[in-house]
Formats: sequence, structure tokens, C-alpha cells
Amino acid sequence: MERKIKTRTLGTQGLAVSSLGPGCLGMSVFCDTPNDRESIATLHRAPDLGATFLNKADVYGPWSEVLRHFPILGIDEAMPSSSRQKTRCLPRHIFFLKYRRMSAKSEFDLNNFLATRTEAVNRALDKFLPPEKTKPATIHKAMRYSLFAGGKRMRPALCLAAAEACGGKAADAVPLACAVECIHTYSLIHDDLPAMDNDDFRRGKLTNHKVFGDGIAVLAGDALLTQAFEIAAQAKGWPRYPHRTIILELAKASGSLQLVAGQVADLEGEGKKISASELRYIHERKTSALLCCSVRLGGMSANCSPAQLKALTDFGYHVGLAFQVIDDILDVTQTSEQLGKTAGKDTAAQKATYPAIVGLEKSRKIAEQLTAKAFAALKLFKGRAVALEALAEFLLKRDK
Ligand code: GRG
Repeated sequence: MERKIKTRTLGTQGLAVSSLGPGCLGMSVFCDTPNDRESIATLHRAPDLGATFLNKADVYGPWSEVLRHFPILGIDEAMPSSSRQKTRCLPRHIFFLKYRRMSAKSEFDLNNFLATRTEAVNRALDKFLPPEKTKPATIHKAMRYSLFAGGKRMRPALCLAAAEACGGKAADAVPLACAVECIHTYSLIHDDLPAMDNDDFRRGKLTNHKVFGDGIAVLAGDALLTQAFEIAAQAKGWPRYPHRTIILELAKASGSLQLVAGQVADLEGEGKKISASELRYIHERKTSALLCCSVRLGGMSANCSPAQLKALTDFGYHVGLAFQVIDDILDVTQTSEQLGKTAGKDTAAQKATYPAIVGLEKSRKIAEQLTAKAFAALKLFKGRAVALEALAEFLLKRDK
């Protein structure tokens, strides 16, 4: 397997990528320290390899920890250069990592994935929901107004990507993806109400209550939440995951211990100084729970193994937290036009956010670290989770 190593990038710190022959690539990481206790690696993107590892992720800690951040590459082995063939002019502290070559899927077309999956989900949602003119027309109009207001459909995309990672069919996962999007949209409608976050804009349009009034907006949210369970009940049902399990999954993620708990803690935390761990509690529930539920349901729709479900849970949890940290960053760095909702609201409402507690720079680092952990969880899928990988990277780099 081993061939002559041709180094591409050299420096006092950085990444060298080289070909070791078919099916195997080599990577050298320049480290500050030669021992495997305190290795520090600064890794850069290598787009020519189609590798989607993190852009400029600083990985600190024991070498084993460093390795955990590159599951996507399926690293099999890492050795100090002293025990390997040395290349010219490389400093001493170099490790050669052997990992599997990314498959043809590495040139994953995320735009196409998002466009096609969003279309499939929109079509299904349109069928599941009562037509706009069905009596009482106001409520169906209000439900559809927010549901089709142009949300990013990230939860459905994660659900379908998880299904595909487990070898399932997108069509089987679509009802579950729709159910999660209904719950998500309900939570946004209620969050925007004057009694909660009091926002006038969402998804680039006037909020539901601004168009239909508070009463109908409350009911539209209620109806969407209920609709989610009606849709889930119509899903296929799988040997390991019968309807009972699916319904329980949705109920738990949106109930008083998760989504609602996060919102309660968020409301009660306004204007108060809260700790980083209290903030984590809110993020886990308000954001991560439903994102995690989305990927878990995707796996369940593929009748995934318990090990796959565990990996998806780990992935969803970390992606969910990263999602919220980025959301907090965008709230202070982007304009309302860009976000399609009122920017700067967190600061105005004196909300505890990562940027408020640790600053922007550290927040970005935390989001990168959380995403790296999400990547690490996908190791089990051995390169079959390309859509999930691409989504995690996209969510980290999103600007709205
Ligand atoms: C009312 C029970 C209840 C909960 C509300 C949704 C929510 C909880 C609060 C809204 C504010 C917020 C920051 C929520 C965290 C989740 C989040 C970032 C939602 C926005 O999700 P996106 O960006 O929205 O995916 P789109 O519109 O693209 O679907």
C-alpha cells in the first residue's frame, strides 16, 4: 500500500496530503509537540480531495482526541514520523495518517440534495394538509401560510439524509420529515407571538399573528402540532420501530421535558445572568432535541440498527447544539433582511447567548468543535453518511 510520499503543503504548521496508492491517502499533520499527549493540529481544507473536514479546525488534546475529529476519513492508523518513511524537509513532529479514500460520493452535490428533498417534502406536506379552502378556511390558510413561507427545511433534510445513511428509502422517511417540519413550524409561530418573543417577521414574511391575529396564530400552531402526529401515524411503521415508538419519539422531543422545557427556560432566563451550563440546557432542549429527533426518525425509517441509532443520536445532538450557537452568532452579525427575521433580538431582549457569554470568536470555535464531534459520530457509517456530513458542514457555514 505504501508508496513514495509526495508532499503538497509544507510549513511550520499545516497539512500535507499525499497519495499512497489506490484506495489509500496519506495525511501529515504538523504538530506543536511530538508526544501524543498534547498534540495540536491545525487542519485545513483540501477541496481537491473532496474531503469535507473542517476548515481551520484547531483540535486540542490527546492524539486520540485529535483522531476522533476525522472519522469521515476513516483513519485507520496514526504514527509519529519516526516510525515511518520520512519526506524531505519535514520537521520532526509529523504524523502519517492512513485513511480510506473518499468515494465518488465525496463530490456530493448538496444543492441538488436540498432542492430535490425540499421539493419532495413540500409536495408531501401539501398532500397531508387539508386544502386551504377547507372549512374553517382561516385556520388552513394560516397553517399553510407559515408552513410554506420558505423555511430552510433543515430538519426534513437531516431526516432524509439519516435515512439514506442507513440504507433506507427517502420515500419511507418523507412522512416523518413532514411531521418534524410541522412541529418546528408550530414552535416558530408560537415563539413569535407577543406573549413570547414578539416578532413581526419570520422566514422573510410577516409573522402568522401579524397576518391572522393572535387567536388564529395560536390555533394554527396547535393544529400543526396535532397534524404532525396525524402524519406520523400514517407512516409505514418498521419492525424495530413500530408506530408507538415513532409517536413517542416525536412526543418526547416536543414535550415539556424538551422543546417546551427549552422555551420555558429561555423565557425565564431573559434579562438574567445565566451560566454557560444553563445556556447549554436551553440549547439542548429548544434546538437540539428536535434536530436530533429528525435524524433519529430518519434512521428509524430505515429500520436502522441500535448502533446506527446511537450514532445518529450523537450526531444530531451535536449538530443541534452547533446550529444554535451559529444561530446566536448570526443574530449579532447578520441583517434582518439576510435572516428573514429581526436581527439583534437576543441582545435587545438581554438573552443569554454564546456570543454574549464567551464572545464571537470563542463562539465560532465552539460551533466548530461541536460540528467536529458530530462528524466523529458518523464514523460508523464508513462514508455512507455523505449527505449528513455535507449538511453538518453547511449548517456550520451558513449565513442565514
Ligand atoms: C413555542 C414550544 C415553543 C418553542 C419555541 C422555535 C423556538 C422554540 C424558538 C424560536 C427561537 C429559536 C432560536 C429557536 C431555536 C431553534 C431555531 C434556531 C429555529 C430556527 O430554525 P431555522 O433556522 O428556521 O431552521 P427556518 O425558518 O429556516 O425553518
